[in-house]
Amino acid sequence: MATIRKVIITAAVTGAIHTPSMSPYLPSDPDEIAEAALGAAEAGAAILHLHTRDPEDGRPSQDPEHFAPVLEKVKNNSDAVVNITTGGSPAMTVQERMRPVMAFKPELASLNMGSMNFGLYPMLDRFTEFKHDWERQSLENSRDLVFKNTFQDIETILDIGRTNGTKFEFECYDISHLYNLQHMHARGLTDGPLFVQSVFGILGGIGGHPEDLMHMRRTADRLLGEEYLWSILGAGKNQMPLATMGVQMGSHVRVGLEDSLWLEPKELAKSNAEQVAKIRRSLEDLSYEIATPDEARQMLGLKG
Ligand code: KMH
Ligand code: ZN
Repeated sequence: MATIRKVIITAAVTGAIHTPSMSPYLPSDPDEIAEAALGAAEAGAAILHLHTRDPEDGRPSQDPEHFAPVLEKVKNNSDAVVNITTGGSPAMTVQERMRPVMAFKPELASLNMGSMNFGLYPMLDRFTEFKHDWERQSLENSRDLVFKNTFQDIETILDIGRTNGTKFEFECYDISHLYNLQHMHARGLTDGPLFVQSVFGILGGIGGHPEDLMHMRRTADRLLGEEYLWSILGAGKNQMPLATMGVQMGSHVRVGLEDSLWLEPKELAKSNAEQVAKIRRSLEDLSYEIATPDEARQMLGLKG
């Protein structure tokens, strides 16, 4: 069968949603995060979406001092595209969340396209034992948490990107976020091609039903036309099913322990690389090719 097209795999290595007590495989200190990122790149991820944690207790951290050793090791040992979070943890201020992108001027960074509820507390039904108080507290606190991404916040981060040559992974958790992106683009605040990461299955955003995916796709097509590259992020159990469905509708894919701790239902992923290898196998079975980092740079128009 002829090759159809190249698919960009992003690995989101540790994030800020899951906590160390939920899985012994969640990378926590800088060395673990760097090793996990390099393993994911080796397995086929062209883009590494990076957060860091405080090595003391695994708490999410946007301190550039925690990013520096991760970035140094990743850049010295791989040519993968580094994508630094500006989402940090939904509980942090926007100023805190922007610190590493301002410090390191990466070629790619995440940008969350609207304010929303961000309900993590249902995880308290599944996870009951926590090593650190902050872990339970962060889930509890999400009952009364707004993940703040006002128009002003978005414009501030876009401005940093324009100054530093950083392009964005636009994280869209709902239909309204696509409208927000269209609005920014129409005002000339973003450059194409737009890399739209549509996020499914976060409580507070759109769900993980195939109809949700279809609706996001149709709306993005209508609003953004030829101007965008589409990628799929399914949270938790949605990860692999939505990625394989999306790719057949033209998307790129994101996996990684930030988004799901699982390889199969009831089987924890032992590494980010395992998830990358799994989606890669599925894609190659369907005769898709995996994009290299340089191919991803070219497709996304990154500075390199
Ligand atoms: N944890 C994801 C659902 C960010 O880093 O900007 C969202 C995320 C946010 O990746
Ligand atoms: Zn993230």
